Amino acid sequence: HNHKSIMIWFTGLSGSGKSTVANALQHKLFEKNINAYLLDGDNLRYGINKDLSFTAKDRQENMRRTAEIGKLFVDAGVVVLAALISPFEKERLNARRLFKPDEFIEVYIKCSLLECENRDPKGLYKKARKGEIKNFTGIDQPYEEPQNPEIVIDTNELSIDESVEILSSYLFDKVKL
Ligand code: GGZ
Repeated sequence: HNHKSIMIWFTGLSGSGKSTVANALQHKLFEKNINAYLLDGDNLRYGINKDLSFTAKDRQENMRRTAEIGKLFVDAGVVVLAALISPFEKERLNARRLFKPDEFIEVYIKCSLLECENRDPKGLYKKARKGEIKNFTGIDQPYEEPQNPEIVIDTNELSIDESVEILSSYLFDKVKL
């Protein structure tokens, strides 16, 4: 293959735009003939991770498995995009440690809780506020902001197109993907 294989790890609140930005980036990579594969937390929970709940312990396991699966894909020469809330700094660092230093790009999709709650695309925040969903990130479970992400994308301010443009410039100019 004629491109690097790396893990691009998206983290951020529910509704911040992780999946949307990761999806759009994946298409942009396809256009450049880059073999990219998206591991979406929400989707993995229908299959390999269907035994996992949203307790802190199960989220840790969710992150661990996703990182290990991503590692296999990177070994196979793929550019992996992982889009999980991944709320805990410790497990994000553990994920990072599986990869070579230049193989792991942490992308913080930053968006205020207020804005995510206003978007509420699936009505989950509303349910969490009413107590119908427990352990909801940002409501009754913490989201630990990344301390040293490679890149921060502020979706309060940026459109999806702008976000993807900034990310792909970073990947092509800095990472030399
Ligand atoms: C957070 C939840 C919850 C709770 C269901 N807390 O925005 P979505 O809806 O489409 O994606 C979210 C997804 C979170 O799964 P992850 O695997 O990404 O989370 S983690 O990395 O923390 O393990 C959300 C939905 O599942 N969802 N219940 N309680 N998000």
